[in-house]
Amino acid sequence: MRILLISPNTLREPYPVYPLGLDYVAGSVAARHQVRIADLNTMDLADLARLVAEFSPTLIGISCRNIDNTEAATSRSFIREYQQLVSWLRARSRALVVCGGAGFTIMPRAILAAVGADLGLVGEGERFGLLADALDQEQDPCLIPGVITPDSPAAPPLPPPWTGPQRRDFRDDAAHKRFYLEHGGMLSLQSKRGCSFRCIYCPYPRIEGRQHRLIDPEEVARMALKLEAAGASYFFITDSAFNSDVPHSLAVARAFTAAGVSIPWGAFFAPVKLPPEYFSTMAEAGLRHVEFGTEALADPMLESYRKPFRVREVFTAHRQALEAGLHTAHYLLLGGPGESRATVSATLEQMERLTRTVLFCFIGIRVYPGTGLYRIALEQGRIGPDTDLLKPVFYQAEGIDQAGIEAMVRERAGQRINWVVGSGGSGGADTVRKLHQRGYSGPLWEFLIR
Ligand code: B12
Ligand code: SF4
Repeated sequence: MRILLISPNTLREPYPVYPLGLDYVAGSVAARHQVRIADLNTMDLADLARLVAEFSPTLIGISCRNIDNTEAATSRSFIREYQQLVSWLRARSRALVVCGGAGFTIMPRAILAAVGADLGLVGEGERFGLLADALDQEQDPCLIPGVITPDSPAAPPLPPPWTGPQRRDFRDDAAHKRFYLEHGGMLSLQSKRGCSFRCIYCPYPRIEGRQHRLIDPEEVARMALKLEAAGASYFFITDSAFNSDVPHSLAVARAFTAAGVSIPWGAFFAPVKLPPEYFSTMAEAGLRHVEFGTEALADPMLESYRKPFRVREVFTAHRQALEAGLHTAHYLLLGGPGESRATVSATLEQMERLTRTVLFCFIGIRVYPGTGLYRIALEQGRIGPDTDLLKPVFYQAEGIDQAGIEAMVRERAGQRINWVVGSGGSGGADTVRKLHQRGYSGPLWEFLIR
Protein backbone atom coordinates (compact mmCIF):
# COMPACT_ATOMS: atom_id res chain seq x y z
CA MET A 1 0.00 0.00 0.00
CA ARG A 2 1.05 3.61 -0.43
CA ILE A 3 0.48 5.30 2.90
CA LEU A 4 0.51 9.05 3.49
CA LEU A 5 0.70 10.19 7.12
CA ILE A 6 -0.27 13.82 7.72
CA SER A 7 0.49 16.03 10.71
CA PRO A 8 -1.88 19.01 10.32
CA ASN A 9 -0.66 20.67 13.53
CA THR A 10 0.61 24.15 12.68
CA LEU A 11 0.03 25.63 16.13
CA ARG A 12 2.98 27.86 17.08
CA GLU A 13 2.06 28.22 20.76
CA PRO A 14 4.03 27.84 22.89
CA TYR A 15 6.29 26.65 20.02
CA PRO A 16 5.93 24.19 17.11
CA VAL A 17 6.22 20.59 18.30
CA TYR A 18 7.80 17.73 16.36
CA PRO A 19 5.10 15.19 15.33
CA LEU A 20 6.62 12.35 17.35
CA GLY A 21 3.48 10.17 17.18
CA LEU A 22 3.88 9.78 13.42
CA ASP A 23 7.41 8.34 13.86
CA TYR A 24 5.83 5.50 15.83
CA VAL A 25 2.92 5.09 13.39
CA ALA A 26 5.38 4.94 10.47
CA GLY A 27 7.53 2.48 12.46
CA SER A 28 4.57 0.09 12.82
CA VAL A 29 4.11 -0.35 9.08
CA ALA A 30 5.59 -3.44 7.37
CA ALA A 31 8.49 -2.76 4.99
CA ARG A 32 6.51 -3.91 1.95
CA HIS A 33 4.30 -0.80 2.19
CA GLN A 34 5.54 2.66 1.20
CA VAL A 35 5.17 5.46 3.75
CA ARG A 36 5.49 9.26 3.33
CA ILE A 37 5.05 11.88 6.04
CA ALA A 38 3.53 15.29 5.26
CA ASP A 39 3.98 17.82 8.04
CA LEU A 40 1.91 20.95 7.38
CA ASN A 41 4.44 23.00 9.32
CA THR A 42 6.75 22.46 6.37
CA MET A 43 4.47 22.50 3.35
CA ASP A 44 1.49 24.45 2.08
CA LEU A 45 -1.61 23.04 0.37
CA ALA A 46 -0.05 23.39 -3.08
CA ASP A 47 2.87 21.18 -1.95
CA LEU A 48 0.44 18.72 -0.41
CA ALA A 49 -1.64 18.62 -3.60
CA ARG A 50 1.51 17.79 -5.59
CA LEU A 51 2.47 15.06 -3.13
CA VAL A 52 -1.03 13.53 -3.23
CA ALA A 53 -1.01 13.60 -7.05
CA GLU A 54 2.49 12.09 -7.40
CA PHE A 55 2.36 9.53 -4.60
CA SER A 56 -1.31 8.62 -5.09
CA PRO A 57 -1.83 7.17 -1.60
CA THR A 58 -4.24 4.31 -0.98
CA LEU A 59 -4.40 5.00 2.76
CA ILE A 60 -4.11 8.36 4.52
CA GLY A 61 -3.54 8.68 8.26
CA ILE A 62 -4.21 12.02 9.95
CA SER A 63 -2.74 12.80 13.34
CA CYS A 64 -5.30 14.71 15.44
CA ARG A 65 -3.04 15.76 18.31
CA ASN A 66 -4.90 18.83 19.51
CA ILE A 67 -8.67 19.20 19.82
CA ASP A 68 -8.33 22.77 21.09
CA ASN A 69 -5.80 24.92 22.91
CA THR A 70 -7.35 24.26 26.38
CA GLU A 71 -7.28 27.97 27.24
CA ALA A 72 -10.67 29.10 28.55
CA ALA A 73 -10.24 32.82 27.87
CA THR A 74 -8.79 32.45 24.35
CA SER A 75 -10.28 29.14 23.36
CA ARG A 76 -9.51 27.87 19.88
CA SER A 77 -10.78 24.59 18.42
CA PHE A 78 -9.01 22.68 15.62
CA ILE A 79 -11.83 20.32 14.66
CA ARG A 80 -13.02 22.46 11.75
CA GLU A 81 -9.48 22.52 10.32
CA TYR A 82 -9.36 18.69 10.42
CA GLN A 83 -12.77 18.52 8.75
CA GLN A 84 -11.67 20.94 6.01
CA LEU A 85 -8.51 18.92 5.43
CA VAL A 86 -10.51 15.68 5.05
CA SER A 87 -12.88 17.32 2.53
CA TRP A 88 -9.92 18.81 0.66
CA LEU A 89 -8.28 15.35 0.48
CA ARG A 90 -11.53 13.74 -0.67
CA ALA A 91 -11.57 16.11 -3.64
CA ARG A 92 -8.11 14.88 -4.69
CA SER A 93 -7.82 11.29 -3.59
CA ARG A 94 -9.85 8.12 -3.25
CA ALA A 95 -7.68 6.89 -0.39
CA LEU A 96 -9.26 5.62 2.81
CA VAL A 97 -8.83 8.26 5.52
CA VAL A 98 -8.01 7.17 9.09
CA CYS A 99 -7.70 9.45 12.13
CA GLY A 100 -5.72 8.83 15.30
CA GLY A 101 -3.64 10.66 17.88
CA ALA A 102 -3.81 11.92 21.47
CA GLY A 103 -6.70 14.39 20.99
CA PHE A 104 -8.56 11.89 18.82
CA THR A 105 -8.33 9.22 21.54
CA ILE A 106 -10.01 11.50 24.08
CA MET A 107 -13.24 11.77 22.04
CA PRO A 108 -12.84 9.38 19.11
CA ARG A 109 -16.38 8.82 17.96
CA ALA A 110 -17.33 12.51 18.12
CA ILE A 111 -14.18 13.56 16.24
CA LEU A 112 -14.61 10.88 13.58
CA ALA A 113 -18.17 12.09 12.94
CA ALA A 114 -17.15 15.76 12.94
CA VAL A 115 -14.24 15.41 10.53
CA GLY A 116 -15.86 12.86 8.19
CA ALA A 117 -12.99 10.32 8.05
CA ASP A 118 -13.64 6.66 7.18
CA LEU A 119 -12.02 5.02 10.18
CA GLY A 120 -10.43 5.92 13.48
CA LEU A 121 -7.78 4.19 15.52
CA VAL A 122 -8.17 4.80 19.24
CA GLY A 123 -5.05 4.68 21.42
CA GLU A 124 -1.54 3.76 20.46
CA GLY A 125 -0.62 4.07 16.81
CA GLU A 126 1.32 0.80 16.71
CA ARG A 127 -1.89 -0.95 15.62
CA PHE A 128 -1.84 1.13 12.42
CA GLY A 129 0.55 -1.47 10.95
CA LEU A 130 -2.07 -4.17 11.59
CA LEU A 131 -4.72 -1.94 10.04
CA ALA A 132 -2.66 -1.42 6.87
CA ASP A 133 -2.08 -5.18 6.57
CA ALA A 134 -5.77 -5.98 7.13
CA LEU A 135 -6.83 -3.50 4.43
CA ASP A 136 -4.15 -4.77 2.08
CA GLN A 137 -5.34 -8.36 2.54
CA GLU A 138 -9.00 -7.34 2.31
CA GLN A 139 -9.69 -8.46 5.87
CA ASP A 140 -12.08 -6.72 8.27
CA PRO A 141 -10.07 -3.90 9.95
CA CYS A 142 -12.74 -3.58 12.65
CA LEU A 143 -11.46 -6.79 14.26
CA ILE A 144 -8.36 -4.83 15.36
CA PRO A 145 -8.77 -3.42 18.90
CA GLY A 146 -9.24 0.33 18.81
CA VAL A 147 -10.48 0.57 15.21
CA ILE A 148 -13.79 2.43 14.98
CA THR A 149 -16.14 3.41 12.18
CA PRO A 150 -18.74 6.18 12.01
CA ASP A 151 -21.27 3.53 13.16
CA SER A 152 -19.38 2.57 16.32
CA PRO A 153 -21.00 3.30 19.69
CA ALA A 154 -20.62 6.83 21.07
CA ALA A 155 -18.11 5.68 23.71
CA PRO A 156 -16.16 2.80 22.14
CA PRO A 157 -14.13 0.70 24.60
CA LEU A 158 -10.49 1.67 25.02
CA PRO A 159 -8.18 -0.95 23.52
CA PRO A 160 -5.75 -2.64 25.92
CA PRO A 161 -2.27 -1.09 26.08
CA TRP A 162 -0.07 -2.13 23.19
CA THR A 163 2.49 -4.68 24.35
CA GLY A 164 3.95 -5.66 20.96
CA PRO A 165 7.06 -4.18 19.36
CA GLN A 166 7.36 -0.41 19.45
CA ARG A 167 9.56 1.00 16.72
CA ARG A 168 10.25 4.66 16.19
CA ASP A 169 11.03 5.33 12.55
CA PHE A 170 13.21 8.38 13.06
CA ARG A 171 14.75 9.33 9.75
CA ASP A 172 17.76 11.50 9.70
CA ASP A 173 16.91 12.54 6.14
CA ALA A 174 13.21 13.33 6.81
CA ALA A 175 12.31 16.64 5.20
CA HIS A 176 10.27 17.87 8.17
CA LYS A 177 13.07 17.27 10.71
CA ARG A 178 14.91 20.33 9.35
CA PHE A 179 11.98 22.63 10.23
CA TYR A 180 12.24 21.78 13.96
CA LEU A 181 16.02 22.07 13.90
CA GLU A 182 15.63 25.56 12.43
CA HIS A 183 12.87 26.54 14.88
CA GLY A 184 14.45 25.91 18.26
CA GLY A 185 16.58 22.86 17.51
CA MET A 186 14.18 20.75 19.50
CA LEU A 187 13.25 17.13 18.83
CA SER A 188 11.37 14.86 21.20
CA LEU A 189 11.79 11.58 22.95
CA GLN A 190 9.66 9.14 24.93
CA SER A 191 10.94 7.01 27.83
CA LYS A 192 7.72 5.26 28.77
CA ARG A 193 3.96 5.28 28.24
CA GLY A 194 1.25 5.52 30.86
CA CYS A 195 0.64 7.44 34.06
CA SER A 196 -0.33 5.60 37.23
CA PHE A 197 -1.64 8.69 39.07
CA ARG A 198 -5.33 9.49 39.17
CA CYS A 199 -5.75 13.27 39.01
CA ILE A 200 -9.46 13.91 38.51
CA TYR A 201 -9.34 16.13 35.43
CA CYS A 202 -6.65 14.35 33.46
CA PRO A 203 -7.22 12.41 30.24
CA TYR A 204 -3.57 11.27 29.96
CA PRO A 205 -4.14 7.86 31.60
CA ARG A 206 -6.93 7.40 29.08
CA ILE A 207 -4.67 8.30 26.16
CA GLU A 208 -1.68 6.26 27.25
CA GLY A 209 -3.14 3.88 29.86
CA ARG A 210 -2.53 3.72 33.62
CA GLN A 211 -0.08 0.88 33.50
CA HIS A 212 3.49 2.00 32.85
CA ARG A 213 5.20 0.50 29.82
CA LEU A 214 8.84 1.33 30.26
CA ILE A 215 11.32 1.64 27.42
CA ASP A 216 14.72 0.13 28.18
CA PRO A 217 16.86 3.05 29.48
CA GLU A 218 19.73 2.14 27.16
CA GLU A 219 17.38 2.17 24.22
CA VAL A 220 16.15 5.65 25.27
CA ALA A 221 19.77 6.83 25.49
CA ARG A 222 20.54 5.39 22.05
CA MET A 223 17.63 7.38 20.61
CA ALA A 224 18.82 10.52 22.42
CA LEU A 225 22.23 10.09 20.76
CA LYS A 226 20.51 9.64 17.40
CA LEU A 227 18.61 12.92 17.87
CA GLU A 228 21.84 14.63 18.82
CA ALA A 229 23.65 13.19 15.78
CA ALA A 230 20.76 14.41 13.62
CA GLY A 231 21.49 17.97 14.70
CA ALA A 232 19.15 18.48 17.67
CA SER A 233 20.43 20.93 20.24
CA TYR A 234 17.72 20.09 22.77
CA PHE A 235 15.11 17.41 23.38
CA PHE A 236 11.89 17.22 25.35
CA ILE A 237 10.84 13.99 27.03
CA THR A 238 7.14 13.75 26.26
CA ASP A 239 6.17 11.32 29.08
CA SER A 240 3.00 12.39 30.92
CA ALA A 241 5.13 12.70 34.08
CA PHE A 242 8.77 11.67 33.63
CA ASN A 243 9.13 10.79 37.34
CA SER A 244 5.91 8.81 37.78
CA ASP A 245 8.29 5.83 37.94
CA VAL A 246 11.18 7.28 39.93
CA PRO A 247 13.63 4.33 39.56
CA HIS A 248 13.08 4.18 35.80
CA SER A 249 13.58 7.94 35.36
CA LEU A 250 16.84 7.67 37.33
CA ALA A 251 17.92 4.70 35.19
CA VAL A 252 17.22 6.73 32.04
CA ALA A 253 19.24 9.67 33.38
CA ARG A 254 22.17 7.39 34.26
CA ALA A 255 21.96 5.81 30.81
CA PHE A 256 22.22 9.31 29.25
CA THR A 257 25.33 10.00 31.33
CA ALA A 258 26.90 6.63 30.49
CA ALA A 259 26.17 7.03 26.79
CA GLY A 260 27.61 10.56 26.74
CA VAL A 261 24.44 12.42 25.73
CA SER A 262 25.62 16.01 25.67
CA ILE A 263 22.63 18.16 24.70
CA PRO A 264 20.26 19.64 27.29
CA TRP A 265 16.70 18.44 27.75
CA GLY A 266 13.46 19.07 29.62
CA ALA A 267 10.48 17.10 30.89
CA PHE A 268 7.29 17.22 32.99
CA PHE A 269 7.69 16.26 36.64
CA ALA A 270 5.21 15.73 39.47
CA PRO A 271 6.49 17.50 42.61
CA VAL A 272 6.25 14.35 44.72
CA LYS A 273 8.64 13.23 47.47
CA LEU A 274 11.91 12.37 45.73
CA PRO A 275 15.25 10.94 46.86
CA PRO A 276 17.64 13.76 47.90
CA GLU A 277 20.05 13.19 44.99
CA TYR A 278 17.25 12.93 42.41
CA PHE A 279 17.65 16.27 40.62
CA SER A 280 21.45 16.31 40.83
CA THR A 281 21.48 12.96 38.98
CA MET A 282 19.13 14.48 36.41
CA ALA A 283 21.25 17.64 36.07
CA GLU A 284 24.38 15.53 35.52
CA ALA A 285 22.53 13.77 32.69
CA GLY A 286 21.75 17.07 30.97
CA LEU A 287 18.32 18.00 32.37
CA ARG A 288 17.92 21.78 32.10
CA HIS A 289 14.18 22.54 32.39
CA VAL A 290 11.89 21.11 35.06
CA GLU A 291 8.21 21.66 34.26
CA PHE A 292 6.28 20.87 37.44
CA GLY A 293 2.61 19.87 37.13
CA THR A 294 1.80 21.56 40.43
CA GLU A 295 -1.78 22.73 39.67
CA ALA A 296 -2.59 24.29 43.08
CA LEU A 297 -0.82 25.49 46.20
CA ALA A 298 -3.64 24.94 48.66
CA ASP A 299 -3.96 21.47 50.19
CA PRO A 300 -7.78 21.31 49.91
CA MET A 301 -7.48 21.87 46.14
CA LEU A 302 -4.66 19.35 45.75
CA GLU A 303 -6.89 16.90 47.60
CA SER A 304 -9.87 17.79 45.42
CA TYR A 305 -7.76 17.21 42.28
CA ARG A 306 -6.45 13.96 43.85
CA LYS A 307 -2.87 15.05 43.26
CA PRO A 308 -0.24 12.63 44.61
CA PHE A 309 1.46 15.38 46.71
CA ARG A 310 0.70 18.31 48.98
CA VAL A 311 2.04 21.89 49.21
CA ARG A 312 4.91 20.85 51.48
CA GLU A 313 6.23 18.37 48.85
CA VAL A 314 6.02 21.06 46.14
CA PHE A 315 8.38 23.30 48.09
CA THR A 316 10.79 20.44 48.79
CA ALA A 317 10.90 19.33 45.13
CA HIS A 318 11.28 22.97 44.03
CA ARG A 319 14.21 23.50 46.41
CA GLN A 320 15.87 20.25 45.30
CA ALA A 321 15.60 21.29 41.64
CA LEU A 322 17.03 24.77 42.35
CA GLU A 323 19.89 23.33 44.38
CA ALA A 324 20.75 21.12 41.41
CA GLY A 325 21.04 24.30 39.30
CA LEU A 326 17.94 23.61 37.19
CA HIS A 327 15.43 26.01 35.67
CA THR A 328 11.98 25.40 37.14
CA ALA A 329 8.46 26.33 36.06
CA HIS A 330 5.17 25.44 37.74
CA TYR A 331 1.90 24.91 35.90
CA LEU A 332 -1.18 25.87 37.90
CA LEU A 333 -4.74 24.89 37.16
CA LEU A 334 -7.23 27.13 38.89
CA GLY A 335 -11.01 26.78 39.07
CA GLY A 336 -11.67 23.12 39.86
CA PRO A 337 -14.24 21.63 42.24
CA GLY A 338 -14.06 23.39 45.60
CA GLU A 339 -12.21 26.48 44.31
CA SER A 340 -13.23 29.68 46.10
CA ARG A 341 -11.77 33.12 46.75
CA ALA A 342 -10.13 31.66 49.85
CA THR A 343 -8.38 28.77 48.02
CA VAL A 344 -7.26 31.06 45.16
CA SER A 345 -5.88 33.48 47.76
CA ALA A 346 -4.07 30.63 49.52
CA THR A 347 -2.52 29.49 46.22
CA LEU A 348 -1.47 33.06 45.30
CA GLU A 349 0.06 33.50 48.75
CA GLN A 350 2.20 30.38 48.30
CA MET A 351 3.09 31.35 44.72
CA GLU A 352 4.76 34.42 46.18
CA ARG A 353 6.99 32.09 48.17
CA LEU A 354 8.14 30.07 45.17
CA THR A 355 11.33 31.85 44.24
CA ARG A 356 13.34 31.80 41.01
CA THR A 357 10.65 30.28 38.86
CA VAL A 358 7.98 30.86 36.20
CA LEU A 359 4.32 30.32 37.08
CA PHE A 360 2.01 29.41 34.20
CA CYS A 361 -1.59 29.86 35.42
CA PHE A 362 -4.29 28.08 33.44
CA ILE A 363 -7.70 29.33 34.56
CA GLY A 364 -10.64 26.99 34.03
CA ILE A 365 -10.29 23.24 33.70
CA ARG A 366 -11.28 21.53 30.47
CA VAL A 367 -13.83 18.75 31.04
CA TYR A 368 -12.97 15.51 29.22
CA PRO A 369 -15.16 12.41 29.08
CA GLY A 370 -14.09 9.45 31.19
CA THR A 371 -12.49 11.60 33.91
CA GLY A 372 -13.50 12.15 37.54
CA LEU A 373 -14.13 15.81 36.74
CA TYR A 374 -16.62 14.75 34.08
CA ARG A 375 -18.56 12.71 36.64
CA ILE A 376 -18.51 15.58 39.15
CA ALA A 377 -19.70 18.09 36.53
CA LEU A 378 -22.47 15.68 35.54
CA GLU A 379 -23.59 15.07 39.13
CA GLN A 380 -23.61 18.80 39.81
CA GLY A 381 -25.70 19.41 36.70
CA ARG A 382 -23.01 21.63 35.13
CA ILE A 383 -23.11 19.44 32.04
CA GLY A 384 -25.69 16.92 30.84
CA PRO A 385 -25.15 13.49 29.28
CA ASP A 386 -25.66 15.10 25.85
CA THR A 387 -23.36 18.10 26.31
CA ASP A 388 -21.06 18.36 23.28
CA LEU A 389 -17.59 18.28 24.84
CA LEU A 390 -15.85 18.75 21.50
CA LYS A 391 -16.70 22.42 21.93
CA PRO A 392 -14.32 23.22 24.75
CA VAL A 393 -16.24 23.05 28.04
CA PHE A 394 -14.54 24.32 31.18
CA TYR A 395 -15.64 23.37 34.69
CA GLN A 396 -17.34 26.20 36.54
CA ALA A 397 -16.53 26.22 40.27
CA GLU A 398 -19.36 27.10 42.63
CA GLY A 399 -17.34 29.50 44.76
CA ILE A 400 -15.78 31.73 42.10
CA ASP A 401 -16.03 32.18 38.33
CA GLN A 402 -13.14 32.23 35.85
CA ALA A 403 -13.24 36.01 35.41
CA GLY A 404 -13.03 36.39 39.19
CA ILE A 405 -10.00 34.09 39.36
CA GLU A 406 -8.30 35.85 36.47
CA ALA A 407 -8.84 39.25 38.13
CA MET A 408 -7.27 37.95 41.35
CA VAL A 409 -4.29 36.45 39.49
CA ARG A 410 -3.68 39.56 37.36
CA GLU A 411 -3.98 41.88 40.33
CA ARG A 412 -1.48 39.83 42.33
CA ALA A 413 0.83 39.34 39.35
CA GLY A 414 1.08 43.08 38.69
CA GLN A 415 3.95 43.75 36.31
CA ARG A 416 5.82 40.55 37.10
CA ILE A 417 6.81 38.78 33.92
CA ASN A 418 7.25 35.39 35.54
CA TRP A 419 3.52 35.13 36.31
CA VAL A 420 2.01 34.07 33.00
CA VAL A 421 -1.68 33.54 32.29
CA GLY A 422 -2.06 30.39 30.13
CA SER A 423 0.86 29.37 27.93
CA GLY A 424 1.72 33.00 27.21
CA GLY A 425 -0.44 33.45 24.08
CA SER A 426 0.76 34.64 20.70
CA GLY A 427 2.95 37.36 22.25
CA GLY A 428 4.95 34.78 24.18
CA ALA A 429 5.16 32.49 21.13
CA ASP A 430 6.43 35.42 18.98
CA THR A 431 9.22 36.15 21.44
CA VAL A 432 10.19 32.47 21.50
CA ARG A 433 10.15 32.41 17.68
CA LYS A 434 12.46 35.43 17.46
CA LEU A 435 14.90 33.92 19.95
CA HIS A 436 14.83 30.62 18.07
CA GLN A 437 15.63 32.55 14.87
CA ARG A 438 18.65 33.98 16.65
CA GLY A 439 19.88 30.47 17.39
CA TYR A 440 18.58 29.91 20.92
CA SER A 441 17.17 26.45 21.56
CA GLY A 442 14.70 24.86 23.96
CA PRO A 443 11.45 26.18 25.42
CA LEU A 444 13.20 29.40 26.58
CA TRP A 445 10.87 30.25 29.49
CA GLU A 446 14.02 30.55 31.64
CA PHE A 447 14.30 34.16 30.38
CA LEU A 448 11.18 34.93 32.44
CA ILE A 449 12.54 33.47 35.68
CA ARG A 450 12.44 35.94 38.57
C1 B12 B 1 4.52 16.49 25.79
C2 B12 B 1 3.25 17.29 25.53
C3 B12 B 1 3.37 18.65 25.25
C4 B12 B 1 4.72 19.37 25.16
C5 B12 B 1 5.35 19.02 23.79
C6 B12 B 1 6.84 19.14 23.82
C7 B12 B 1 7.50 18.59 22.58
N1 B12 B 1 8.62 19.18 22.25
O1 B12 B 1 7.02 17.67 21.96
C8 B12 B 1 4.30 20.87 25.29
C9 B12 B 1 4.36 21.28 26.75
C10 B12 B 1 5.10 21.89 24.49
C11 B12 B 1 2.83 20.78 24.86
C12 B12 B 1 2.14 21.85 24.39
C13 B12 B 1 0.81 21.80 24.04
N2 B12 B 1 -0.06 20.79 24.27
CO1 B12 B 1 0.50 19.04 24.85
N3 B12 B 1 0.87 17.30 25.38
C14 B12 B 1 1.98 16.65 25.58
C15 B12 B 1 1.69 15.19 25.98
C16 B12 B 1 1.97 15.01 27.47
C17 B12 B 1 2.48 14.14 25.20
C18 B12 B 1 2.41 14.29 23.67
C19 B12 B 1 3.40 13.35 23.02
O2 B12 B 1 4.30 13.78 22.33
N4 B12 B 1 3.27 12.03 23.26
C20 B12 B 1 4.17 11.02 22.74
C21 B12 B 1 3.74 10.56 21.32
C22 B12 B 1 4.54 9.36 20.89
O3 B12 B 1 2.40 10.17 21.43
P1 B12 B 1 1.24 10.72 20.47
O4 B12 B 1 1.62 11.93 19.76
O5 B12 B 1 -0.02 10.71 21.25
O6 B12 B 1 1.16 9.54 19.36
C23 B12 B 1 0.74 8.24 19.68
C24 B12 B 1 -0.77 8.02 19.48
O7 B12 B 1 -1.55 9.15 19.79
C25 B12 B 1 -0.88 7.57 18.06
N5 B12 B 1 -1.01 8.52 16.96
C26 B12 B 1 -0.47 9.74 16.80
N6 B12 B 1 -0.76 10.22 15.59
C27 B12 B 1 -1.49 9.30 14.94
C28 B12 B 1 -2.02 9.28 13.66
C29 B12 B 1 -2.73 8.16 13.22
C30 B12 B 1 -3.30 8.12 11.85
C31 B12 B 1 -2.91 7.05 14.10
C32 B12 B 1 -3.68 5.88 13.67
C33 B12 B 1 -2.38 7.07 15.40
C34 B12 B 1 -1.65 8.19 15.79
O8 B12 B 1 0.32 6.84 17.85
C35 B12 B 1 1.40 7.35 18.64
C36 B12 B 1 2.14 6.16 19.22
O9 B12 B 1 1.32 5.39 20.05
C37 B12 B 1 0.15 15.08 25.65
C38 B12 B 1 -0.66 14.23 26.64
C39 B12 B 1 -0.43 12.75 26.40
N7 B12 B 1 -0.08 12.04 27.41
O10 B12 B 1 -0.59 12.30 25.29
C40 B12 B 1 -0.31 16.54 25.69
C41 B12 B 1 -1.44 16.97 24.76
C42 B12 B 1 -1.25 16.33 23.39
N8 B12 B 1 -1.27 18.41 24.66
C43 B12 B 1 -2.38 19.05 24.55
C44 B12 B 1 -2.49 20.46 24.34
C45 B12 B 1 -3.88 21.04 24.33
C46 B12 B 1 -1.35 21.25 24.17
C47 B12 B 1 -1.30 22.77 23.94
C48 B12 B 1 -2.36 23.34 22.99
C49 B12 B 1 -1.40 23.43 25.32
C50 B12 B 1 -1.13 24.93 25.32
N9 B12 B 1 -2.17 25.73 25.33
O11 B12 B 1 0.01 25.30 25.34
C51 B12 B 1 0.12 22.94 23.37
C52 B12 B 1 0.16 22.77 21.85
C53 B12 B 1 1.57 22.70 21.30
C54 B12 B 1 1.58 22.55 19.79
N10 B12 B 1 2.34 23.39 19.12
O12 B12 B 1 0.88 21.70 19.26
C55 B12 B 1 -3.58 18.12 24.68
C56 B12 B 1 -4.36 17.84 23.39
C57 B12 B 1 -5.83 17.56 23.67
C58 B12 B 1 -6.66 18.79 23.47
N11 B12 B 1 -7.44 19.21 24.43
O13 B12 B 1 -6.60 19.37 22.45
C59 B12 B 1 -2.91 16.85 25.30
C60 B12 B 1 -3.56 15.52 24.97
C61 B12 B 1 -2.93 17.10 26.83
C62 B12 B 1 -4.30 17.37 27.40
N12 B12 B 1 -4.56 18.57 27.83
O14 B12 B 1 -5.13 16.53 27.47
N13 B12 B 1 2.34 19.52 24.99
S1 SF4 C 1 0.35 13.12 37.20
FE1 SF4 C 1 -0.02 14.40 35.42
S2 SF4 C 1 -0.29 12.95 33.74
FE2 SF4 C 1 -0.51 11.75 35.63
S3 SF4 C 1 -2.74 11.71 36.04
FE3 SF4 C 1 -1.86 13.47 37.17
S4 SF4 C 1 -2.07 15.25 35.77
FE4 SF4 C 1 -2.33 13.36 34.57
